[in-house]
Amino acid sequence: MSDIITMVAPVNIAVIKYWGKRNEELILPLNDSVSATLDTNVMCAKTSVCVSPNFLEDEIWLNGVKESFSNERMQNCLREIKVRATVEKSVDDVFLSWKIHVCSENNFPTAAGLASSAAGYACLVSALAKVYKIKSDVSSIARLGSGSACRSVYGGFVRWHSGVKIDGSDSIAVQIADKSHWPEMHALILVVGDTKKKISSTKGMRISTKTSDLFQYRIQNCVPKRTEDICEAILAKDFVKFGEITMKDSNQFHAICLDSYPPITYMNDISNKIIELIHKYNNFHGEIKVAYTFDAGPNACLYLLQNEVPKILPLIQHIFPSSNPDTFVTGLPTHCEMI
Ligand code: 2P0
Repeated sequence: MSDIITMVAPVNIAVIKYWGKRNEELILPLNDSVSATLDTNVMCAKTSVCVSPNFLEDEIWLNGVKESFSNERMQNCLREIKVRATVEKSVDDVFLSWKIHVCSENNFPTAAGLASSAAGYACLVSALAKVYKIKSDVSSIARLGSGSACRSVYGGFVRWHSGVKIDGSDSIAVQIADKSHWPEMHALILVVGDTKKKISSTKGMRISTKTSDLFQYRIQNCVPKRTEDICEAILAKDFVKFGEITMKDSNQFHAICLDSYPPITYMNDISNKIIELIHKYNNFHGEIKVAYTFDAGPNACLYLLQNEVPKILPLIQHIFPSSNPDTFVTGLPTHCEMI
């Protein structure tokens, strides 16, 4: 039996959103995306992996519930890890033939637009890579589990290049800046709802790609410049520019969801109230101090500098006095690490 390898992997929250695929099977995106990786102390996936000649089949437990390992995406990840291990000759053939047991859990709501699949697949693939002693970049393998997972393989600020090659070999995540680059940057997660989303990201993307006119406009005319600009803003630590692009891209992503047919709604009234509050707050201060972004769910991620956290947090708790939304603050850092 192998050692039991346990890894934790972080959530990443995109500031330039990935929405739409050029190849569904290989999970190749139509546009580049950019994200920040959050601190694993607050939100993470934890996965333990073990292989043994005594195991009769590949098995997986997700949040304590046994799930099928026949899931195509998991199979693709495991197959590619074994291909890579064969190419790198990192383990012998007998080891490769042993079955695997996986145990994975998240410490935050699953499938409520909080990037749980990103952390989950990044963690699974990183743990498998450790077990099979793979040395090369595994972001392209994490991508086969869930597109956004490739960004969670790295810490700090990360860009996922859509790539142009048909086989997807250039569709990889690259770190723009590591966690030490902009230590003042913080994320505040406002949990508005923790129920499973009605339309999965995979399905939502499919509908938008086929039906939204705005979608084509975004891909061609907006994302390329925004991506370059936000990378520059990150490197220059220009929060005002970073915040403006982040909010505009979130708004455009949700506009595309509404422009899809039938329309897709991920945000709710509380999400919209949060947007209103942040604009009022920024207007009051005469410049952008806080930026919001929403993924495929109602929960908000606020990006802000550390000195702003004690100012906005009481305001949020005052305006939303119940536990809705729940809030938690996280610094940026970390990438997959072994525990
Ligand atoms: C993102 N989202 O960039 C965007 C913003 C949701 C909204 O990546 O089909 O779960 O597994 O590749 O990775 C969610 O998409 O979708 C996502 P698949 P995934 O974070």
